[in-house]
Amino acid sequence: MQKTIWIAALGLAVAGCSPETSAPVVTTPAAEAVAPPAAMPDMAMSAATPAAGPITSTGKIVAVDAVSGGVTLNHQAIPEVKWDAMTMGFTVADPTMLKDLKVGDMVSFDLQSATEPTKISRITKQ
Ligand SMILES: [Cu+2]
Repeated sequence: MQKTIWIAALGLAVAGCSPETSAPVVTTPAAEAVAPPAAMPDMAMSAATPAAGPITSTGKIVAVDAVSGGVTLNHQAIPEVKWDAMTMGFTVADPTMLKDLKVGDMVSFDLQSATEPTKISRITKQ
C-alpha cells in the first residue's frame, strides 16, 4: 500500500509544501491495479522506504529554542514530501537534541516520516 501511494505521488507535479488539490488521493487497495509494474522490485522497494521512515535532509539553522524544542531551518529541497527549499519551523523529538546547536550552523537532520514531516527525529551539526 505505502509503495503504491508513493509511486503515485512521484507522478504528481512537484509543488512546494502545499498538497496537490487537483490530484486524487490514493488510499484504496484498488489503486494497486493502476500502479505501473515495477521492472526492478528491489529498487522500487528501496525508493519507497524514505516515505515510510526517516527522511534525511540538510539545512541551516535560522532560529533555535532548546527549551521548547523548536527549530527553524532553511532546508534544501526535500522531494520525499514535495517541498522546495525554504525556511520553516520544526519540532524535535527531544529538546536536548538542540543543546549544542546555534543559529548559522549547517545541520543534517531526519524528518520523522512523510506523514509527520515537521517532526525531527535526528539533527546533527555538519
Ligand atoms: Cu519546508
